[in-house]
Amino acid sequence: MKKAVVMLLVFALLAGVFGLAPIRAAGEVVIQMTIGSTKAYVNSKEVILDQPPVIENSRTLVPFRFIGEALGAKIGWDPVKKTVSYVLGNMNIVLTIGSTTAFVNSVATKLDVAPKILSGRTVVPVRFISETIGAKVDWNSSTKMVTITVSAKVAKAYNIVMIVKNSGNPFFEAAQKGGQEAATKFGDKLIFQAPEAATAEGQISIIEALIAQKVDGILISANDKDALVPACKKALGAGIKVICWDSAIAKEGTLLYVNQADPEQIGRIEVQFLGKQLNYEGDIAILSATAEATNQNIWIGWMKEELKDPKYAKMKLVATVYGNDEREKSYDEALGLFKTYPNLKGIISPTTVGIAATARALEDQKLNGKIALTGLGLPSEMKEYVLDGTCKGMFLWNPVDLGYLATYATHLLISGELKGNVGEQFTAGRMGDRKIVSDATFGPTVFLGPPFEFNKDNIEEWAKVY
Ligand code: RAM
Repeated sequence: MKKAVVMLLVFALLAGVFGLAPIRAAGEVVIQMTIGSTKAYVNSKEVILDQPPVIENSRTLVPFRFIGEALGAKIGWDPVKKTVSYVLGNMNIVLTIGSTTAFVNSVATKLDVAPKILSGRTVVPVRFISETIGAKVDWNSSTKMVTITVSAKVAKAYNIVMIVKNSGNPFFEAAQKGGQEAATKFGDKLIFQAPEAATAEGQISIIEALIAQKVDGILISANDKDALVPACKKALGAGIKVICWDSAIAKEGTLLYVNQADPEQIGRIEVQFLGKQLNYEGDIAILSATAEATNQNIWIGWMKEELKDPKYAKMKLVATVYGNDEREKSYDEALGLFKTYPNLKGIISPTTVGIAATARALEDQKLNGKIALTGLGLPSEMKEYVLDGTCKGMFLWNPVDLGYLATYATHLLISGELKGNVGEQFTAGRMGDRKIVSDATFGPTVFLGPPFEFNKDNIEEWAKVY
């Protein structure tokens, strides 16, 4: 036994010193090549290259066919367009001879060095191709050796499902756009699912079906903090990575919460904005999403905290009503408020569906100017109401970025690159470096960033974005 361990250590040492075939884990592929040498190794099997690897602009270029086959990709070559392509799982990489623009699943990406033809052989940047498919690249500057390690998992494209509160909400369509962008980057498949109405039951039956389908990951904007916990726990037990975003589930049912912004700040700024506009006087009401929506309920909790400040002594919250994130119900609830509270001076609607419906109701009833409106709105839906003064200002974050960040984190949890532990740091593609922090109710949490204020000065610009 001891002897075997010593022999293994000696072999490992020799392999390291003399560049012999490295020891690899089951399912792993290890590719080694040396600058200027035609001898390469794929899992310790010697392969003779028709063109040795070269260095250009500090990047190693290798024969395009060799690296594709070694990585297990399907290779394509178009002599007319002068392109080479690699297909692996859902990942499709296309490079053009002489061009520093490559396409990864149709998304343009910059290369440090362009593929080129050397003595009649096409060579391509090895690090770019390897890292794009998720392989690890090591460079030994003294031996001039490149080692690529492809883990057994790498070639797999994941099935990720984004579950939102309900269908027909442009906020979630914007988030889906960002989610798709992140999924495309990894070659994952993102499926978008929404119950007809914003209920926990609708989301539970979607989750049950996804457990049966054995998807890899679920990211959910929850219609209820607690009611979804058992279904999410069952999904976690089945090996599915479950995270929540936008509207959270209690920490027992999720690995991570991707939170848009500090809920205290979101709640307080809406009251502060309205208070200033009303000179801190008059009856006000809240028109929310559903009565169970986790996110809106937390924000409303902070609105009530803010209202405790003595400066709001003459401002009274007379009602909180729920439009269920449905356009018509929200509109009707707004009309109900106008009728029941004839002295109403202001409305806060912390939902993009609610605020747009309220703005429409105010204009239809010619109450704009008499009842002030703020809350959380999509610039694209609120542009006309902000420009004509029905809503002097409102807040939101970037839903495209939120969908991107949440989908990105889901991928990393599935691949195992992220564990979901408090204190862990990771790079979320174009969203940069993120850190997992702790939240008493929702557990490990990642924040998108602070909310923005939209008003007549910037609404047109942002309405084009989301
Ligand atoms: C609606 C939804 C969503 C919320 C936004 C502000 O679109 O209720 O969950 O984050 O408003």
